[in-house]
Amino acid sequence: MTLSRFVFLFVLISFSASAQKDYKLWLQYNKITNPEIVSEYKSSLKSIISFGNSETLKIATKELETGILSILDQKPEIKKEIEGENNLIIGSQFSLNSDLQKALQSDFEKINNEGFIIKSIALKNKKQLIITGKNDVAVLYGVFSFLRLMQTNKSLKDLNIADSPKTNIRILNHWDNLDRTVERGYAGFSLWNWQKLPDFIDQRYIDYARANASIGINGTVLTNVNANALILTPQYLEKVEALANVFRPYGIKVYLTARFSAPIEIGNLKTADPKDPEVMNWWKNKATEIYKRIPDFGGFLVKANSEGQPGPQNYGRDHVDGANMLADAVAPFGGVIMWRAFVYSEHDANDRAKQAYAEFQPYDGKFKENVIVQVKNGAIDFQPREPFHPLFGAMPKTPLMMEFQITQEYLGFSTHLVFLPKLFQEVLASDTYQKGKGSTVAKVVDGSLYNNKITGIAGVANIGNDLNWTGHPFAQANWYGFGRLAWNPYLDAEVIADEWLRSTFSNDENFIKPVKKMMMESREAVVNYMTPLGLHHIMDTGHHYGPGPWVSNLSRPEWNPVYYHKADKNGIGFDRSKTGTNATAQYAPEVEKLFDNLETCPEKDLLWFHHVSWDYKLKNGQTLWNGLALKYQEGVNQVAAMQDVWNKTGKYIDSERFHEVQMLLEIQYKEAKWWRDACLLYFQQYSGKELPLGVEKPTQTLDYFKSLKFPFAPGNG
Ligand code: BDP
Repeated sequence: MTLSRFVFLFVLISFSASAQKDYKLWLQYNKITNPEIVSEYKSSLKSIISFGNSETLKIATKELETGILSILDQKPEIKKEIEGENNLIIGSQFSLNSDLQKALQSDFEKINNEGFIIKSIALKNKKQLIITGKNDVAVLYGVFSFLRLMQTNKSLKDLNIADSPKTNIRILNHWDNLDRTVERGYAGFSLWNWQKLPDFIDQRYIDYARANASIGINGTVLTNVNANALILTPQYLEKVEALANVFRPYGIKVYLTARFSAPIEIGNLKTADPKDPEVMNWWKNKATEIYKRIPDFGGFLVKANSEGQPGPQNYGRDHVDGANMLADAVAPFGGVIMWRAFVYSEHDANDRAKQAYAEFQPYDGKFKENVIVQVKNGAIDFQPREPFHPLFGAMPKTPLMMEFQITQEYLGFSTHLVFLPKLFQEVLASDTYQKGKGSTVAKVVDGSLYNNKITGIAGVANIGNDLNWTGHPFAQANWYGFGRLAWNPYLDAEVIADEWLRSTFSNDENFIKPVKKMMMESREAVVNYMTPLGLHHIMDTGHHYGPGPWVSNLSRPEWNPVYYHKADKNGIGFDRSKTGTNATAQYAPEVEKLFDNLETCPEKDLLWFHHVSWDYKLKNGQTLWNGLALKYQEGVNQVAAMQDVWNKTGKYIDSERFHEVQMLLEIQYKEAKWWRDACLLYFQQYSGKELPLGVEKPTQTLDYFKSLKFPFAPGNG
């Protein structure tokens, strides 16, 4: 072999090994080096016995085999019968033998249908380890959870775990178009290759299902909320069916977005009026057709009468009429309708933040049983920070599901490192006070506050066909963390970061400690360099890439950043208190009081709720202007500190991911400075004040920043 050929092959092999690491997400199954753990695991994981032979159980068994072999370098023996001790036994409740069923009887009472048990037991005086649940998908969840214990190097001695998901619908919303572009997608094109489906099954579909199952996600909406009716034609349903068949053994149900005007567009009807018998019939027949192909089809997600999408209001009907009509169509098959509350209108002069509550709250109790209203975490739109949406807790007779955005539309696309579980946790832990102290958003979402029958959490996916799925290696943590929080909305973000880092990179404490800290601070850094102190929606227009606080020329007032910051000579911020739009009144009295009063309003939300003078004194004694400028600077400093942390991690991980993150952090640093300089120069026109000591002087003019244009920014249709 010539030298150049050798070098070429070497580069190729090492590239593919590294690229595989990126692709393998949090399922790396790295070999353990800690000798104590190795010897403990080796002695207790000699063989696997699986009861049952469904597709799902085969997947679970194979996953265990692969995981154990890779982590321990020891191939477990696959046995048919329980003999001897230290067997790892898997199987669902009723496929277990009667000894096991008896031994675990009280454990099964602790779990719900999707929950699992991982337990060390003595059977006829012999030690065994068992992973079980009420069905095979629950067993698969248990297997992944067990492998997580191994990947994070936890002891397997005396295990006694009973864990059940707290929500029913744990679902990704793909904003994927049929032409494979992804609205607000920053990780390449859509995974769904409609042209090659149904006959070509990309390995990616299987790997996608596996990754989701490993974190307990059990549903996926394949198509954009800005829907295309074609997905409901036989030509496409055949393709959807093929995907559903791939996902089923992994416990993942397929859902679609329903374009409200589909009866006209693909059904040749004259109207889509939800009270028209022909329209009702059309949807009933459509549902029957879909369920014939996909018996476990989940249902529809609907964006209606929002941002130009058609809906019941086009026919003088309301959201309840629309949702209930669709609910009737899918009810016989056990389907649900996820009806979005993301509505605001250019004809409504009301504060945009008030519109969804104003419209939906009066509908409480009017929706059919299989309707769940999907509410974004905040009242505007997936900002780096928003107070929780006032609808949470305010509709006691209606199940509400949470909609988070995993893709970083407003948080730096896939170029900025932001650990979103911090944001998600902040929202979930917020107290709505709607049923007294302790009425957290998490309790609304998991149904425990009002005893709802259906519950759910949706995440707008950040997944595309990039080699590493999510564009930024650390954006994988947001997919992972979303799944973990959908399973248990009370999980701590730091625990999630710890699990993810160990499963994705390394168990070395010298790596874990600083990088975990970096992740935990990353969200606040973004808030600081983009929208500190409650500022929001000042991103550049349309694509939302970079700062654009000056934008004021869009046709709809509430699409303009100036609408949100309201900077003038007197100060800055949106007065949503009693003296302003009174949006605070949409919260329970305790919360209303807190936000309404300038003295008690948390500073992190200050400019969300109040228009405050430039000289206003912040808690740290700084004037608002100085404090704002210092926050922008702090954000930039935080990114620099993240770079310092990351630069020292090279020796713990593979060079490809190390360099990728290094380059991305460099971009993030540049863009953090861009945000700081552009925003401060712009706001300075109104404050008329000098930058305080400690804030770096901008190196460009405001006109320069205003002149920047990004016609091909991704994700913008
Ligand atoms: C906004 C996005 C837009 C979505 C819309 C929605 O800019 O692309 O269609 O939300 O959630 O955040 O419907």
